[in-house]
Amino acid sequence: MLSCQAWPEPVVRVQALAESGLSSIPSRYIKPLSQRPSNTFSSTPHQPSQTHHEHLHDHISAHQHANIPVIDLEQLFSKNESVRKEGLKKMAEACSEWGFFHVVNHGVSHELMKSARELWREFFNQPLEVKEEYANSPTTYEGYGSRLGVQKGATLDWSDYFFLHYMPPSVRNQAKWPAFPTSLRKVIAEYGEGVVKLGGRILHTISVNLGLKEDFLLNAFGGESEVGACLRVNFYPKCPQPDLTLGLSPHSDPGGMTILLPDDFVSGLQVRKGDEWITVKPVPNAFIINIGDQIQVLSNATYKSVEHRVIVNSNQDRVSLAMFYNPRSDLLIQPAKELVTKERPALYSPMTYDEYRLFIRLNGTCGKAQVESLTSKSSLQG
Ligand SMILES: O=C(O)CCC(=O)C(=O)O
Repeated sequence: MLSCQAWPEPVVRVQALAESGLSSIPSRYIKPLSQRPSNTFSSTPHQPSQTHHEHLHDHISAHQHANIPVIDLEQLFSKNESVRKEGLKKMAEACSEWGFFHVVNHGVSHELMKSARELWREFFNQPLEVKEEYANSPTTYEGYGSRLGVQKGATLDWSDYFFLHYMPPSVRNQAKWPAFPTSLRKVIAEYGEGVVKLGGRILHTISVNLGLKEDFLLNAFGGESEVGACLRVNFYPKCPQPDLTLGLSPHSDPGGMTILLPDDFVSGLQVRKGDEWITVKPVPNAFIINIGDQIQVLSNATYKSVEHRVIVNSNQDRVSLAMFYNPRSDLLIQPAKELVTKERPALYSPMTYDEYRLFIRLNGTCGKAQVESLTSKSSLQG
């Protein structure tokens, strides 16, 4: 097995760089022209009769109101069948058209969401030496980190993070979680419990929408007490040249599904829709859910994971909490038999999540390269 024991070069904390007051960013963070945020509109051709200004204007007006769908979880579990069916239909459309949706009436206390976000903000605002006590390595990634992947000389993203294992309970080690602010450990545990429970409810509805037994996906992930869950708290510092870099490069999430608590004030998440990047507008007290690569595999690509990225800005830091809800890492994940037919054979071979995520741990985020490398060439175009 490949191992990744250490970072290939000294780790630089992006927040410390940003706070040093520099006016231009180091070349390590400068993305190639084609990947910069300002390149958003370049992929759709001009109509021959249009001026550049008209072309840009058309794009802006076509998408300025676009946002990912909002799903009401209460509707999905309503006792009224027609209400429930309508909700399920909306969610099925969201999963296949966007791979992303907001969820409201989700059952997690708004106060808890707020205090989790604020306590993590306080963690990042502590002196550097306090945070360095939790410095991570690429073996498990657990702790305080500033890069994904171990490729020497790679172009880096403009963000720091804290990564911790939450589920199954056997991998949970509170001693590795921040001791300050003092209530943070307690809040992580409470927040984790609420969000993991929400994940189970969402898996239930996705299974129903796929025509599977309602507990199919939860069982495929190892069952309620054995699913995997890890929390990555992202901190995106202000950036003096936001047009040259990204807070997170384009990627799909390797796991099952992600339950994201975005910053309440600062937007930054962009979701890929065809050739464009749509900036997600915050919805108060909502979580953002997205389909990961493992649901793509289990659903035999009925639902696909969708690329997303994060842009930064020069005025405000941004915090987000991503709970990755994953299959237990040693279970084989493969397309559900019910979704494999003669016309649509299995698109993926069985693989454990442990094997799958090693690719990301070594190479960092690479768009949808990993999941696409698993499909037979002829079957999954478009
Ligand atoms: O910060 C965000 O809004 C998105 C975070 C994300 O995509 C991730 O942590 O994988």
